[in-house]
Amino acid sequence: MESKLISAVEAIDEKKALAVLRAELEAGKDKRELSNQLNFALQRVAARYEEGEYYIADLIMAGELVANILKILGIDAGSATSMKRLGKVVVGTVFDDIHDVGKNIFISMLRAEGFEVIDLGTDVSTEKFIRVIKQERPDILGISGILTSVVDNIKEVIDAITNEGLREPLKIILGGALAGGDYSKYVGADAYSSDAIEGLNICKHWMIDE
Ligand code: B12
Repeated sequence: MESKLISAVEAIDEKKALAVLRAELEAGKDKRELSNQLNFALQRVAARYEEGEYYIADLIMAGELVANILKILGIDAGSATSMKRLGKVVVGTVFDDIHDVGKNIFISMLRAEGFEVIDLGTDVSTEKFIRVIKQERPDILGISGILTSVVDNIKEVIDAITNEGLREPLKIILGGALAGGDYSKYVGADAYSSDAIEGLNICKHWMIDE
């Protein structure tokens, strides 16, 4: 996939990225298509980091740039959906995992679409998940896990939620670069996505259609 927006975000060129974005929006380009391109650009930024070309600061800057663009896309999408409160979502990266670039993108997208989001940060313990779910009674819990080694940690969190009697009517969505969809059944979640946009659509479907 190639586009001016992808190139500008990949180069972490904010000025250019915002100019391209403005032009694309004026030309009537679909908001979803643009968000899709952002995802793709971020994967490229991550690849450059792995190749030693970018530093962690670059990743963070790219994450912030994408969050800014998403905010603009949210505003431009119009008032109705962004003003209406769609539902409450608690999101955190599970314990032993400190990756948060992807989680933060998912959160920005949720907020831009009108969800209320409580961000628990990274390395979140089972106890903290339970405490906040009891306090906040969210509609949806989003758990991020990037390392393949944290699958059983996620299972521990969801088992504890079930044992505390908090599993229903809570919807649980997992995300991150974990081993694929199959494990979502194993840990007892309702859905899994390795793509923040798809994850957002699943959450919207739960709140609007069910
Ligand atoms: C940046 C990075 C780091 C940074 C993290 C900084 C930060 N603040 O996040 C630092 C340097 C700290 C780091 C540390 C480590 N890392 Co690291 N890291 C990466 C790297 C290069 C990029 C990750 C990233 O940000 N990707 C970009 C985002 C946009 O993608 P994403 O996270 O997948 O998120 C998307 C989706 O998954 C989804 N999403 C994410 N969360 C959620 C949640 C929900 C609910 C939903 C619906 C969707 C969703 O939305 C996003 C957009 O679509 C990856 C390699 C790579 N190319 O991905 C390795 C990688 C993830 N790291 C890896 C490893 C091994 C480690 C370390 C163990 C290294 C070490 N030996 O110390 C430590 C672990 C520390 C820990 N305890 O967590 C491995 C994991 C291997 C594995 N299979 O488990 C990878 C794959 C590198 C590799 N090829 O080996 N890392």
